[in-house]
Amino acid sequence: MKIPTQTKLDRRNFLKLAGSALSAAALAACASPISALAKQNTKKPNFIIIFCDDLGYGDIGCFGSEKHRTPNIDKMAEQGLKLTSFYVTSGVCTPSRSSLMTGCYPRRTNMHQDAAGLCVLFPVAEKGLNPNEITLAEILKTQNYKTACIGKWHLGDQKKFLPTKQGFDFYFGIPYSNDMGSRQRTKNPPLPLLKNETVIEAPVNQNTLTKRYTEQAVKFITENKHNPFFLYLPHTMPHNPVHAGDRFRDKSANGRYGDAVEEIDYSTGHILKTLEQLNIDKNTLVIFTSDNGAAKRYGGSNLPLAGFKGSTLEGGMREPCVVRWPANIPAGTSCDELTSTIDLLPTFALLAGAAPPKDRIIDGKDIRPILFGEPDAKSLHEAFYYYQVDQLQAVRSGKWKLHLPLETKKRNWGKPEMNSPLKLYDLKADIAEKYNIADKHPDVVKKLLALAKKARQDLGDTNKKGQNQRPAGFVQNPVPLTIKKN
Ligand SMILES: [Ca+2]
Repeated sequence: MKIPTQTKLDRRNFLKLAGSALSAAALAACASPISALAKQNTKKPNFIIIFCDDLGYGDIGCFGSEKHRTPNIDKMAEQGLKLTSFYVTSGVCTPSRSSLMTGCYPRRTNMHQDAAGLCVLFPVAEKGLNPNEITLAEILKTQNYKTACIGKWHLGDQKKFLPTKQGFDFYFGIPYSNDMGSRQRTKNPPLPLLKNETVIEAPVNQNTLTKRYTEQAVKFITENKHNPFFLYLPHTMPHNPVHAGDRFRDKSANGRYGDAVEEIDYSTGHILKTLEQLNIDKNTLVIFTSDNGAAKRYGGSNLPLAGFKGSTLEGGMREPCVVRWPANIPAGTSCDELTSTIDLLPTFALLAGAAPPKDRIIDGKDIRPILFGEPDAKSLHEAFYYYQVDQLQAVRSGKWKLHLPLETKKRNWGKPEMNSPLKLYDLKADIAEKYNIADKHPDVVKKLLALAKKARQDLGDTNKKGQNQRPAGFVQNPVPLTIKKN
């Protein structure tokens, strides 16, 4: 295959270019002197992303939960790496998930709000993730990966936006949140369960969802044990209304929420055991994390962080994160460098021997040195930006986090907060954002305000467009996802 000397890949060309020639060119192009890369097993790794819905920072044992029994995830941490400053790009579902799929901030792809300006997509949405975006699944497909999305999608419920149109060979799950069925809002269709593009059950029996996702995941892994695969497993739980299967219901010390978390732990253990039995666990990178922090009600915990889901406090956007890959990640390690879901696309692309897209801005960074436990591996993010809906509210650089002064601080729901003052926190010393030390560090404040200005120009802020945003996808006459009667 001939590789263009000037690597300008539009989406169509990108998807056409597959195979080892591209891999070699891509790796040469990014030739960073990372010694651990030499150690990487030359075989393409499998990737599994277990992505909980609304699981909080303090909801699993290895991140401090004393309520929930999560022995499998804790063991996964003992055998791998804990990322303790791992961020999602939004405190709510849709924008957060758009970043995982594209490696970009939500405003970059215009997925920070729905067509009406609400914080997530709702059923029968005219908007969705633009099919012109290059998803992580599409990149991995150029390297002959088999791909599956099993769980909650929430990046568009119209046919052209479904996972099967965004790089996934197989889809099994619900298209949006589990509180968006007809039981919650009568105008909505009954909550559908899809297999590929067909509704197979509505309303779906939510008690069985985690179990059925796990069975589908195990089946997909088993069928693909001889070839590289990417399994994206965005659980529906423990998002409200919280459900758990028969074996887990009323068994935890924390009500239905704890039951759901313990079932997810069991599911994770079952998946890890399957990898071991198939003798592919050493070369499979498994990452366990969540799409945003725990909500204020329903029993979740973000401790020791402040704030909840839907907030730009740490509790809304910093997630528990465990990564296990015995072939390359040292066991029992932990790293507090700033990392994010946006980093997974470029990192996994490079690990698979592909190049991240070159024809567009990708906000994520290569975190291979951090994963490999390189001494002194550092975050490559000059800054991390905390947006709420369309508004830039905070900036982090190194250990410093600045909450911007805002006359009207937006919330995802409810009335805005008025006259929110400038606040500076040292997150290393003050993880709970309690002590505003802006007065003592005017130089730091100045630096962070300059970074905020840069983001406002690049990505935009409230009604002001950024210079480098890309359009979302739209359809004209969206239709509900319902069971088709013959
Ligand atoms: Ca969520």
